[in-house]
Formats: sequence, C-alpha cells, structure tokens
Amino acid sequence: MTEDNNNTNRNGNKEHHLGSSSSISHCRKIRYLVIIGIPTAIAVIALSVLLGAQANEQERQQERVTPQMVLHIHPKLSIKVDGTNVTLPKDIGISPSLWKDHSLDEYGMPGMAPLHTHDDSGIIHVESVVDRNYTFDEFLDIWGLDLNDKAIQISANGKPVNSLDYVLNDGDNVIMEIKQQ
Ligand SMILES: [Cu+2]
Repeated sequence: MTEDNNNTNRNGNKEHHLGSSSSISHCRKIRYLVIIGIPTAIAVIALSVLLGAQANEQERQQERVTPQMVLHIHPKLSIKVDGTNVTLPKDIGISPSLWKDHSLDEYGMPGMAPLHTHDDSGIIHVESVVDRNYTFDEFLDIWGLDLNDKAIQISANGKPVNSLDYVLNDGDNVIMEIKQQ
C-alpha cells in the first residue's frame, strides 16, 4: 500500500513533469516570437525610418521649389493725374507689360515681383522671401511708370514725402499726385 502510495506520488511527480512540458510549449512560443516577431519588428521600424526620411526629403525639395514668404505687408496707393483719381492697374509686377524692372525678382514669390498688385483696389502687396525695406521708387521701377517731364507730389498718411526712397509700411496710405506738363 505504501509502495502504491509512493507510485501515486511518482505519478504525481509525472504530472508535475507534464506541467513542465507545457512550459516547453511556452519556450516554443518565445522561439516563434524571436524568429518571426523580431525580424518583423525590425522590418517595420526600418520601413518607417525610410518613409520618414523620404517625407523629409520631399519637404526639403518643396522648400527649395517654393521659398518661404517672410514679409507680407499691404500699403495703399492712390493716384491723381491733374486732380483726377486714376485707378492703379491690377497685376503690376505680375503681367509682363506691367513688370519692367526685374532686378528684385529673386526676392519675390514665384511668378511675381516682390512688389505687385492683385486687383485695382490700390493695395500694393509686398510679398518677399527676404526681410528688407522696400521703397516707393522700387515699386514705380517694377511698374515701369514713366514720370519724366512730370511734376509729382507724394504724401504718406497725410504727411508730405520728399523722396521717392520712401520706405513702404504696412497700412500706409500713399497718395501720388501727377501734374502733366
Ligand atoms: Cu498680399
């Protein structure tokens, strides 16, 4: 009886061994994870790093193609010829016939001089890829307006302006009076 009990104990031990055979299948799971899981994880990480690098390269190329605008202000210009209001044309610095001086083109957004008009509201758009001063004279040069033999009077925000080198500011109200001679 005692022997039988011992056998049962041994059986019990065997059952215990069975328990450790389930830990062998646990080992297989780990080995499976190592063989399949780790290479998959490495591949996923490598792919996302590669895609990330590609996205960065695309961003960099886009920046090269479309430079960033760092200055964007809107002075307003009103023109009077012999006392009569004259509309400032649209597309100055955009349309070839209204874009005569190209010396500042490198500072403008693609297809536009840094000083231009989009409509006939009198608003001058200063849109520049560099932060610099732009003068009223530079706008007139881009436009190609011929002021030879004409007397001009300029005021900005109600104050007389004595030089065409007047630096344009955001929200300026510039009035140019032209007298034909
Ligand atoms: Cu603008």
